[in-house]
Amino acid sequence: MSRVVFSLGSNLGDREAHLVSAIEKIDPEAVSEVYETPPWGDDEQPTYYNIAAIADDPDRGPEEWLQLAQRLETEAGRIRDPQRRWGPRTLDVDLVAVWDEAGDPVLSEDARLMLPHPLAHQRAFVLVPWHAIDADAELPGRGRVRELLRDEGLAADARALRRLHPIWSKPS
Ligand code: PH2
Ligand code: MG
Ligand code: MG
Repeated sequence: MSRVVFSLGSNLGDREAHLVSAIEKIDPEAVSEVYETPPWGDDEQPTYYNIAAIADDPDRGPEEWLQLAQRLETEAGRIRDPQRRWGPRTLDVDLVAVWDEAGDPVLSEDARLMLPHPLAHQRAFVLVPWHAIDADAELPGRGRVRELLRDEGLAADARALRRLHPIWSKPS
């Protein structure tokens, strides 16, 4: 078993359609509602639609999850602008954290894939949707997401998110 928490975001084109088609290819266990979120890190761009998704797959590890994330971005027509690290995008799929078959968090300092995501603990648009689908969520090395969200700055950012509606329901 390898478990992953993804953060997905879109702020170009049909934001919801980009998220929906990515989710279909992830085969997730849980997906948050969509949140409309103010742009973080670079103000000169449209608001984002963000979701969190949790997936489990015995045949996939961090490298396979990363490949899936990159394939989804490519299929959404993502074009990278090397001048704008936090600029607008059709689809961004980030690995927030990965756990191995023993349930231990995978830690990586590899610049291609840092795990856990080095900025996740600062981002309400990652933590709020994740907490909504896993009330006991724990960000490895940082603690319970619930506790992180008590931080004043994060709590203020969390209030600026607008929860919209579900885009997925668990297959029965
Ligand atoms: N992604 C970024 C930069 N800024 N802001 C919000 N609200 N949501 C994002 O997903 C996001 C962002 C680059 O990864
Ligand atoms: Mg990102
Ligand atoms: Mg990314």
